[in-house]
Amino acid sequence: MEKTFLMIKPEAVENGQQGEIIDYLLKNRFNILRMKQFRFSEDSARRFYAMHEGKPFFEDLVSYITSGGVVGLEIQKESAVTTLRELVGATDPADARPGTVRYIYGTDLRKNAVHASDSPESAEKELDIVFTED
Ligand code: 3AN
Repeated sequence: MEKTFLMIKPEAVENGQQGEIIDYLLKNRFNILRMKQFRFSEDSARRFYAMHEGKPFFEDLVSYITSGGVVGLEIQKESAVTTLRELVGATDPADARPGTVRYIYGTDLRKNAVHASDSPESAEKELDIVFTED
């Protein structure tokens, strides 16, 4: 069984949509291994999004992700990374397929409800940042 990382972003947490998104994961037969609600420090947000450093939207991304609480989940399923990416949908909610998390809960390219790791290696790195932070 493969592990991956899902993060519920600040606007979805502010809107009280954590429960619905977690329920969606459970209905799609993911097992939850670890879960926590927390707020990123600027330093860990920069490490978390290090692959986007230097891009025009990087500073905006860091200030957004540190703007409020997020929920991080370590979840498990066969082919968890690709299955979750399919269920999450396109980065821009405007392009996401109906039924996907970002179609249902996303607002725009920045406020796109959730983050899902793009590979097992990214998942390991992101889980490490989020769950060894306390
Ligand atoms: P995904 O989250 O679908 O893997 P990435 O890794 O390309 O997408 O982007 C990470 C985050 O950066 C996105 N969730 C989004 O919030 C933000 N982002 C990506 N591209 C842009 C952009 N062109 N303008 C503003 N924000 C962006």
